[in-house]
Amino acid sequence: MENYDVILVFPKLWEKEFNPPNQPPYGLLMIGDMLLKKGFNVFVHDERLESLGIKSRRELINAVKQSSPLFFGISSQSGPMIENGLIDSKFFKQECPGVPVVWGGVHPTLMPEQTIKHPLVDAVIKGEGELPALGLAENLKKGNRDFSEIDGLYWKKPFDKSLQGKALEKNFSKTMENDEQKIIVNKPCFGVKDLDEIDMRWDLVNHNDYIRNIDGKKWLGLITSRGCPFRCGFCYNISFFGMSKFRGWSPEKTIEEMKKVLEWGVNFINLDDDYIFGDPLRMWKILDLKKEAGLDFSWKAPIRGHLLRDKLTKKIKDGGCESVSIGAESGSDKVLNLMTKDSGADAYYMAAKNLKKYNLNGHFSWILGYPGETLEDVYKTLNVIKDLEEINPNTEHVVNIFAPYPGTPSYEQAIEKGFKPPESLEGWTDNFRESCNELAYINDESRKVMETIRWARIFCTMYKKRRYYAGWIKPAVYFLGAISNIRWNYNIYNVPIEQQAVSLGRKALKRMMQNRNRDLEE
Ligand code: B12
Ligand code: SF4
Repeated sequence: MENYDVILVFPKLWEKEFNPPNQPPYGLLMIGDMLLKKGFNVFVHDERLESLGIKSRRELINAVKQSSPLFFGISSQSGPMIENGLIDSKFFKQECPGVPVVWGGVHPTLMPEQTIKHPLVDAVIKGEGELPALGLAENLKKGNRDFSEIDGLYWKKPFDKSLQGKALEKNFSKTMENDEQKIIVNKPCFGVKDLDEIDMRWDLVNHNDYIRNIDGKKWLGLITSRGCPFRCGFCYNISFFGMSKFRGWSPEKTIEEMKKVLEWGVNFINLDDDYIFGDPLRMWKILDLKKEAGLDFSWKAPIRGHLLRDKLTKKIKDGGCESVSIGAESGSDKVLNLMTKDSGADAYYMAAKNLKKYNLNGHFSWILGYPGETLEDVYKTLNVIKDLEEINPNTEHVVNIFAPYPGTPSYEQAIEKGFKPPESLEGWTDNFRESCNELAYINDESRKVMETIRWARIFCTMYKKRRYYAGWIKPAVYFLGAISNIRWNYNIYNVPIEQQAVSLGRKALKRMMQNRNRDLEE
């Protein structure tokens, strides 16, 4: 029986996962590396695999029951991970009272005060987790529960003026388990300087759980860098890493980590970095080293449109790139300026042409509903999409509705315009990103148009890419896809048939599930 010092959990991202992930919980594998190197025994549980039947809850329960952990760690983005993480926190508190439950990840970093206020959370790590997690483990191992020397930490403690940290002014006692606790905010932590010191510890999970067969290739995700030098207003980067922070594994280390995954038969790497081209020279060198080492795999990665000039497009094609995703966001330069995107829509035309020239797939994603955007801007975006499809019919376009993620500059703009953010940690669970119902500044007419466009694009893509649907939904998708295509060609966005059909379908599915559960209970 193994005794784990630290138990880290990656909660489910949705109510139910439908597809096996090809991304491991990268953050936990990297924190795990730091802890393992210092002699701590670590258990990582990826809850996404539970609902797919790949892993069982029992494994986590056994690990908890057989260990005397120093702390439990929960990772979370904004969204349903929060609710699932709270369920885990409750379980840990019941099983091991007195063992700190520590939250980290994008959401706790962007909303640390609200997160630490939750009674099921004892500490929050703001920002990169390796050093604070190690600090916690080392302190707790020594039996020291004064965490004031651990940079990057928000924590609860009986108030003690001699502590170095700064007590928040507000009185949080109503939300605390114990009225005598206060919240201490330690100095910030700027993360491990040289990322080469951190390995991706695949041995903490079963790598086979993340390898997927797609189009005859063996896919796996990898992340080689952190941060981005740009400053898009809707992105978490500025708040998470501070302005213009980009750093990655050295090209040599990147190649070594790539070799590791190729040994498992992987021949397609999904580069999940925020922006692997954040240092274009580094990426160029990686591609040179890949060629020198004779590594034979294809890959995909996000790239900004303006970088897709002839020379670089050729370089990535020669370097095995199969497709790129471009966060194009808007066809209106006015909106791109509001987003501080630092490039204009003309770059997308160049990108579409060069992608066609070098036979690369391009996935463009667009945002509707940004604060300050008008219907005129929305139609500009649609026109640009149509132009790009004409230049390069192989480009794919996904239209999303703007979601004001906490801690981003556009979140503040949305609040100024009437968006009401959730008032509690749980409030961020709801999948508010799916629609513009929450965006108070959008009027009814625009809302209808935007939602209709969004669904029309989804069905146009499903219709075009027939592999996305099968079985009993085929006729429905075919029918709705045909409507969407007409809509798209003739700009008719005032009768939201697709959206209504989806909502009816969802209701029917929910009723079916309820009936099935009732039958099972009886
Ligand atoms: C891979 C990925 C996904 C994967 C799944 C997540 C995963 N990790 O497997 C998929 C594709 C499913 C996905 C989906 C979505 N994603 Co996503 N995704 C990412 C991506 C590219 C990488 C995440 C990652 O692993 N990073 C690398 C590791 C090293 O960083 P990390 O996880 O933050 O961990 C570090 C710290 O946060 C901390 N830490 C993390 N956990 C813990 C736990 C403890 C205990 C401690 C101590 C510390 C700690 O320490 C780690 C090491 O330093 C990020 C962008 C990015 N580069 O981070 C976006 C990102 C997380 N995604 C984002 C979004 C918006 C989405 C979607 C909404 C997209 C969509 N429109 O559908 C969905 C939402 C899913 C959901 N229901 O919640 C946003 C999140 C914004 C927010 N406020 O949460 C990000 C930041 C992208 C962005 N630029 O805005 N995503
Ligand atoms: S380029 Fe991408 S990663 Fe960089 S700030 Fe903009 S959205 Fe974020």
